[in-house]
Amino acid sequence: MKNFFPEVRQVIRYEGADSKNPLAFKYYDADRIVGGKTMKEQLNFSLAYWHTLKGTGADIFGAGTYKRPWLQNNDPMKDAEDTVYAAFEFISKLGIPYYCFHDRDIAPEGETFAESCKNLEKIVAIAKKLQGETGTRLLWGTANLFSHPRYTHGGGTNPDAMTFAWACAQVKNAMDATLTLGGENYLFWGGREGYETLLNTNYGREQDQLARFLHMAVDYKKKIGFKGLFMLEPKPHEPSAHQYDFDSATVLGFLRKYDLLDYFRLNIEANHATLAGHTFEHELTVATADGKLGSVDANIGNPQLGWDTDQFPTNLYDAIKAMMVILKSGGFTNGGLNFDAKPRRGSTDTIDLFHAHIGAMDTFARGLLIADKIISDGELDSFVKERYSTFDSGFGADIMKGKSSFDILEKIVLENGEPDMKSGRQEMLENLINQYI
Ligand code: XUL
Ligand code: CO
Repeated sequence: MKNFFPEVRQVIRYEGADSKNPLAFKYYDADRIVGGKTMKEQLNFSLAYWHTLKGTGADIFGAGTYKRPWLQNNDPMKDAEDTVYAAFEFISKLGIPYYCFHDRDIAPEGETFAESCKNLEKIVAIAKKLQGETGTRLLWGTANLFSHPRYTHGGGTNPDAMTFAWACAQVKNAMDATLTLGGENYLFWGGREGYETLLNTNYGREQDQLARFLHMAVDYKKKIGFKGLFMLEPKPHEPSAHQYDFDSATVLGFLRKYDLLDYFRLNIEANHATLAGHTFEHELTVATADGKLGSVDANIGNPQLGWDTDQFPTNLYDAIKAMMVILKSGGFTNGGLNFDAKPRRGSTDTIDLFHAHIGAMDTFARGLLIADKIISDGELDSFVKERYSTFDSGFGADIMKGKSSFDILEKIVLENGEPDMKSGRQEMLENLINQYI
């Protein structure tokens, strides 16, 4: 068998914070128990097939800069076979438990739809064998409904019924592949489900279509007995100027309106949160407030650039705050932390893939350790609890029990006058977080 990463001869190990070995974990100690589970189970790390294996380093101003040894056959199916072996070699050497893919990442589109399906089946069979040999699992599968020109005006929201049919047929096969591979989840990211101009767009019809598309997916899920979860991944724009799945709140409202809420959770991507003008922990919090956090695409953007730069997450503050939300919601059930991230264009070597993943895994491992300590010490939580305590008894409790009214509250105001001014102590709390680092 080919060896695509000869520079890494053994599995990456935990060596502790004092290690000077760049190819070792400083914080990610897979079997260490944190918050009642192993680090491996709390974090459920996952590799993103499209970036890690298929990324070329190309950007809108220039061609690819990486020369991946598994993409050199001048034959898309041979490349696909080499790539699946390279993926599992990488996964095994890194000790990462999960991976995610789009149908077209793992197998190329054929001349006809039938040929595309055959290509997919062939690679899925190899992936299944390699999953068995390595113990790797599929976090989620999805269909790429955005790269091929036929989806220029959308998949499920396309104004043309034939293109809509193609989107459904493609998702059907991607769901079959996910079922075959025992996927924990199936994902819908609305790649081109959005619009460029309202001059040619019927917004209401496209919303109704998207709901029909998702309802048919639910029907098919039931038909084939797929037990994994369905997820939607919010993003505000890019590639469309206006993406329908703008942010967590928008998606939850859409799901409620169309009676889809019971069937879906959210996959929150950090860089999408920042593009929507939110923080990562805001989007996670909105999802968990509805009990709808499914999984996470862990990456960061670049504040100077303002587009979806999909960088590996190295920001410890973000990781701590995200892990606090995730742990407080009870941790992942079917989800995990998927590195939807790519090395920079100038990070040209295959070894850079190891550095990138090791750094990201260590960032979240450290974030987990710190978040767990902050939560178990309880200082922050007790501050927040105290802040709302006037709603825990007296007329405050009556309000929330539905036992109050504007008349009653007006009487209370007339009798008691101005409320007390109470500091939110933001700086004190920020200092508290810093003390844990
Ligand atoms: C695009 C993005 C996708 C989804 C899967 O911004 O995040 O890769 O995660 O389709
Ligand atoms: Co993503």
